[in-house]
Amino acid sequence: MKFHLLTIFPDFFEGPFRQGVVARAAQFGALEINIHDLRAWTHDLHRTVDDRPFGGGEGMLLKPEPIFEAVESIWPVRTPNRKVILMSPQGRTFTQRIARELLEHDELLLICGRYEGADERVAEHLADEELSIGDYVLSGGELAAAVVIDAVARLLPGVVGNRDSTVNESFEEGTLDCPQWTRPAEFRGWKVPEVLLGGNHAGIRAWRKQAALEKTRRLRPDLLKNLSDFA
Ligand code: 9D3
Repeated sequence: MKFHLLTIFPDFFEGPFRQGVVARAAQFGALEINIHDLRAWTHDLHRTVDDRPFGGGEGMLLKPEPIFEAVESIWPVRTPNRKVILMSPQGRTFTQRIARELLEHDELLLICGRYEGADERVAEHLADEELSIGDYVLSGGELAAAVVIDAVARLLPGVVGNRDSTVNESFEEGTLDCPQWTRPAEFRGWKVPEVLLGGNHAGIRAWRKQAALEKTRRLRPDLLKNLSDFA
């Protein structure tokens, strides 16, 4: 799978993508990440990417021309397996389900907003959709784009090693993960549940299912309301 990022801070991605799952997946050849500096598509001396909003208001907006030129030069032809996503607080909220949906595309191009956002014509006439990662205010779309790429990348075949699959994951099951423990079996007087120390696999399975449900009811009752969504 190929990812493109369009940003005014190309260096931002050095950190998140040089380590961990995404870096390993890239070495492995399972994914390719291309980072494009939006300023490469400006034509003035100051490499201007922003301008003031019509009608007045706080701050600056990303101007449309460099963004349109960038996308049209990265993808001279748009096909259904190529999706342009504008990272923006106005977008649909990113979920595990959307991560799976995005996996169906061969290439994704994520536009990272900055300042107060982008000229609305980018959302209306260039992007296939707008995605947010949640209801809080970030200083730009870069961190959000890194989140989306991480979540999609780890679903690629062969990327998450050392576990049978990512198909039955928390969130998709409709509950949180069950609580887990490792050694020592007793730490500062706190004991690991007895059933987990033995070899009764059916008993362990049933215990875990119940524990996951109880923890979800306590911490994330909203997930249980949506259980039917996952059926
Ligand atoms: C919602 C706040 N906006 C009106 C006051 C101004 C504004 C603040 C920060 C507009 C854009 C931004 C930059 N944020 C993103 O580009 C962004 C984002 C986010 O802030 N939260 C969750 N997901 C995302 S995806 C891109």
